[in-house]
Order: sequence, then C-alpha cells, then structure tokens
Amino acid sequence: MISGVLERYKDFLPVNSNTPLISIGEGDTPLVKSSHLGNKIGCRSLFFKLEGCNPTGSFKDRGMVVAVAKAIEKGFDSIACASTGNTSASAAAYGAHCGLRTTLIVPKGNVARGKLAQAVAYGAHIAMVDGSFDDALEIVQELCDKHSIELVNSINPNRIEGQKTAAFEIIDDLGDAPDALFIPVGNAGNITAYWKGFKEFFDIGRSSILPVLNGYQALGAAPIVNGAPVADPKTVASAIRIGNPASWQSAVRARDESNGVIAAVSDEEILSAYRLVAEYEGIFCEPASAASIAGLLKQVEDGADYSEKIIVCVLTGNGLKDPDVANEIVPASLGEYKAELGSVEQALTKS
Ligand code: AN7
Repeated sequence: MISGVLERYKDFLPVNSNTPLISIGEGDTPLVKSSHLGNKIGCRSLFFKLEGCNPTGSFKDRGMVVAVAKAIEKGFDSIACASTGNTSASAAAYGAHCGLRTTLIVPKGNVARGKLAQAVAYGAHIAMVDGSFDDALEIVQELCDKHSIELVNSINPNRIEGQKTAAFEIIDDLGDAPDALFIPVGNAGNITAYWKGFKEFFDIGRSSILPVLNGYQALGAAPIVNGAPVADPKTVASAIRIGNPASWQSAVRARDESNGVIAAVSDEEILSAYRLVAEYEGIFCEPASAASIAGLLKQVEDGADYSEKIIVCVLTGNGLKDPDVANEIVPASLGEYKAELGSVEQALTKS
C-alpha cells in the first residue's frame, strides 16, 4: 500500500483530523548517485533527486496533494491554477482523483505537448490565453477571488508545505543535509519550499548542517538575476519561461540565508546538460530540470571545488513531458533499413 506525502509527513504538514489523507503515490522519489557525470567533473558525491518519478511526472504533486486536501477540507468543489504545464497536469490529476472541477489557465503555445496531453486526459477545463504565464497567473487570481474556487498555484501556502517534503527525504536518505543543492527556478516556489524543509529538519536536529542553495533561471527568463521582471521571457525550457515569479522575495531570502546564488544559464548550457545527464546517467529529465545540472557544470568550469562535497541536483520533471525538444536537438540517427540481419549489421558498423 502506498502512503503518500500527507500520511508520511503529517506531523510536519497542516494536517488535522478533518484533512483527507489523499494520495496517488506522490513523494518517496529516488535519490540516485551519479554513475559518470560526477567523476567527469571531479565531484565524487553527486546525487540526482528524481522528481520526475512522481505520479504526474513532476515535483508539483507533493504540493498539489496538500493544496487539494486542504481545499476539500475547506469545502471547495472546484480548483484552478495558471501553469507552464506541470502544475496544471498535477492539479488536473488530483482534481480527477478527488472528483473536483479543475480549471486551468495556460499560455497558448507555451506548454509542452506531454503536459497538455495529461491535462486533457484527466478531463480538466482548459482555457488557453493569448499571453504569458504571468498574464495567466493574474487572471486566475482574479477568477478565484470572484468565484468560489480554490487557487492551487504556489501562492497557496499549502503548496510550499507539501513541496518541502523533498528536502526531508534527501536528509533521510543521506543521513544529513547535503553541502549544496542545485535547483531550477521559475515561479520560485520550489527553492522556497526546499529551504523551509531544510530549516525545519535542521531546527529539530534531524540534520547537522544547512545546505547552500544554488538556483538557476534561464538566461532569457531571469528576472531574479536581473533584478527586474522580464516582460517577454524566452527559453527552450518552457516550464521556467516565467518573467515575474510569485515567490520572488522568499527565493531571495533562501539564497541569502543559505549563502547561495541565483544565477542564469543559457539555453545552450541547459540543452547540453540535458543531453549529458541522459547519455551519461540514463536519466531523462525535461529541459527546465537540466538547468540545475547546467548550473553545477558552470560553477565547476568557473573553478568551484566540489570534490569533497555532497551535492544534490534536483531534476524536477520527466523528459517525456517534452518529447519535441529531444527530437529536435539530437542529430537524426534514425535511419531506416531493410528488416534483415545483413543490412542492420551494416548500419550499425557505420555509426
Ligand atoms: C519541471 O507548472 O511554474 O520555481 O506552472 O515545471 O517552483 O516555479 C513549473 C515550474 C522547475 C520551476 N522545473 O519551479 C508550472 C510551473 C519544472 C517546472 C520549475 C517548474 P518553481
């Protein structure tokens, strides 16, 4: 039997006797030790937190399960969110699981194909708007203010509560907090949540150190790095194509309190990391997730010494979410051959 985030961490979550302990198997994701990449860059204890193993394929499920449980507890029968794709897929799944009406506001042409397919399959009501994620977030806030609908974006504090459980799991798996964590930053809820989780376990003695948090935005969508909102964010990593993050201030606090950085990586660096982790580790993450690895590679290139450090890169979403990117960037090697051993052998000796 699965237990899920609510059951497993109820002592640390806003759970009371009226909170339904719903679950579709979120959390308890693998922390995998690097097989090659770590050695290649001189970082012997490099781990990947595979959040793509959550039921809808991203870390969003940890927070969504808490937000939806609290919505039900409060008597809502309807939830809504704006999304670059993963939040909407997760909301739609938990909405379906719990018999709620789910409304999604998504930026037209900006959501990866797999994520949209999920939302459609789960039966959500979807409005594509001719604008950015930031426009969609404003609209959904107005919608929820006006109607009796629970907003399940990460401005809902229950989302952050749920997402902090990933930090708990890392500490439980390693026996202590890592020295440093690398994480992609979009709307900035997740870096906020990790910091909260790390601090809570540190405060009760479950870890002896606090990690340095290193957040990475995409260069064309780097409002926190620039210190100003980006009106027209651009990046191949559609999940983090966000110009005005809702959790901006708390992300800056996480950065400063942990002595970390929030910096930017280019699309080229993101795609290079995306390929490296697939080819060297057998881990297929989505482009936004690879921003964490791109950030680590950049720091190492710039001379950071992580040889004796324990490092965790958070891989926030599954590569299958966005198959178009892989198909576009990997050189076409899908030749067609006659269905006979001879021509196949010939083809294989060529490559
Ligand atoms: C794979 O789904 O904002 O900094 O609407 O899907 O907590 O926003 C997704 C964000 C990183 C950034 N990796 O996390 C949405 C959405 C993946 C993501 C992020 C997202 P935050």
